[in-house]
Amino acid sequence: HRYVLPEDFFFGAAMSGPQTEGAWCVGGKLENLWDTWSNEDLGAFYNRVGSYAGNDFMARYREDLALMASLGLTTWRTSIQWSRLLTLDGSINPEGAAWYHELFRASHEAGLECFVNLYHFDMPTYLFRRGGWESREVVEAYAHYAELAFREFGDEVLHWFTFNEPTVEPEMRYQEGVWYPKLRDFGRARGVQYHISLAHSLAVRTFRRLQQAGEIRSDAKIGLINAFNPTYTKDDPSEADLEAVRMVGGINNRWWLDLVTAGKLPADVVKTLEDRGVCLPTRPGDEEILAEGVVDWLGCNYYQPRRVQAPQAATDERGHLRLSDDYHWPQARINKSRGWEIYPEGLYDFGLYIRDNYPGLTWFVSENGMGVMHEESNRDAEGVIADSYRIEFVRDHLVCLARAIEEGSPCLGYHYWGLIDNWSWANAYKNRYGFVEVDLGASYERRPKRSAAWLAEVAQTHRIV
Ligand code: BGP
Repeated sequence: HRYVLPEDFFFGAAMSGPQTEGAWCVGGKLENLWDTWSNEDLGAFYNRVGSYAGNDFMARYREDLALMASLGLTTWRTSIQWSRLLTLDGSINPEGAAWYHELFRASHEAGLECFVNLYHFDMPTYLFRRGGWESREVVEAYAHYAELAFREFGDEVLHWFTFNEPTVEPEMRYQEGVWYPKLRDFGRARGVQYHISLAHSLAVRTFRRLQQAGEIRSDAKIGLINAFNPTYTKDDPSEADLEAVRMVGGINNRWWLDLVTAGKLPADVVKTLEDRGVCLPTRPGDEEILAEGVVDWLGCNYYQPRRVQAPQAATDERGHLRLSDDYHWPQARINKSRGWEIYPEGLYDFGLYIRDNYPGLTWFVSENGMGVMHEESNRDAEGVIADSYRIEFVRDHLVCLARAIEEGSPCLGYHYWGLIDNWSWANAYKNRYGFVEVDLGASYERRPKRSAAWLAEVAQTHRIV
């Protein structure tokens, strides 16, 4: 069976402002938490590479856009950095705005549609100092930022997104103690998740009003991007294992799916949290705000599934609620560089899950990719990185996606994460995702890897070769 993707299916690439732009403190850009963490503790980053330079995109965007177009891609995503677009007093920073106008114009000229996301884990530090996502003031500040962005770029941008992976920041920053400031508090993380839900909904409300008033293109759409992790347990599960699936899948997946399709949070998840002592920071009037959070379509980032089982104990060593333990599936294939499971079938399962449980909701794969360490040792005789594993990874995922589409899942496109190697959070430049290499030793020069020609063929023919 040869798989072919629909003719109007789009192929593109995903990236984010904080991971690519660089120029971290020029042009009126304020510090965000990545810059602050880099300044305070560079040792926290792989090879001590901080957030400062991204992948030099602000200097090389024309080259990168031309590269994307030459591969046959038609769309791409980046994010506006809140810390670049606004000043300390919450007004537009003219230099920041000029850069994004220039970027969107160049994208248009290159024949590429730019998907614009408003927030990619990049809390401005001065707002973090005022409470970050734990503060209503910051929720309001985000709504204000979104409004200014819509007004500024409303006649240029066709595809808007409010957030990227809104469960990941609460988890990494507030729950698992991984990202600065490394907090470990399950309840605080859920409060943050709740406030982000409000911020999302306020932005969607403003989007609709401005669109009605003619200040945003009438054909523009708004969506949310989440990391949807199909959640599995053992083959022969106990009631308690299934309960772990309900709550873990409930917090990561259903929370956002219900919000963006029905304008409310899953009642069973909220109730279980309350029963177990985790109360969300609700206020009267919030339900009306959440009701406005319904979007036009959805971005789904997919890297790996979650495999869970009932937790050994109901609370962890700090007395916090524990919903699950990881379940180590004996057949799992692991990408050893990243430690993540490779399970393309998860994308098929997710596609059918959307089809069956959220009818009418269209979606696209907004990130999928494979990060590999020490790729520079995989060079062929001509010195080009020979990354057949990346071809295999993407092919396997596209085949599963094509099957889901054939069976009626309304998936409209695919964005690969990190077309061009970029800086990533604490991993910095350890795991490389690109179809195109970035040579840090040669001032960020770009060099296509072997996989780039393969991607171009698939993007142009829609045949999965
Ligand atoms: C997603 C993020 C991206 C990107 C990707 C790869 O969660 O949206 O920003 O970084 O994961 O993850 P990592 O870079 O940590 O390997």
